[in-house]
Amino acid sequence: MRSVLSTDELAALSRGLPDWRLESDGKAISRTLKFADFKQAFAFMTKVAAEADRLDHHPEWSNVYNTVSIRLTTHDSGGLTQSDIKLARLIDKAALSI
Ligand code: H2B
Repeated sequence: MRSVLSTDELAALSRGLPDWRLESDGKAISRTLKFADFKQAFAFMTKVAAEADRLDHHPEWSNVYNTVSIRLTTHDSGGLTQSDIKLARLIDKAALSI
C-alpha cells in the first residue's frame, strides 16, 4: 500500500498542479474541467479511464454535458499518495491533448 503524503511532501508536489484544490482535511484533491461539448468531455474521460486502469488507480468523477468533475484520493491508504499526484499530472496532460 502507498503511504499517505506528509504536509511538506504535499506542498512540494502540488506546486506543479495549480488547477487542483486541496480539500480542507488534506485527504483529497479535486479539479473541474470544461470542454467544448459532451463529445470532447467523453473523449477526455475515455482517455483518462484507460490510463487510470493501467495505473490501477481510479478517479472519483462525474460528468454533466461538457463538464467533468474529478476527485482524487487513495482509498486503500485513506488519503493522498504519490498515485494521486501521478494521476493528476496525467489528467492535466490528457486535458491539453483533447
Ligand atoms: N483507486 C484509488 N483511487 N484508490 C485506491 O485505493 C485504489 C484504486 N485501489 N484503484 C486499487 C484500485 C485496488 O482496489 C486494486 C485491488 O488494486
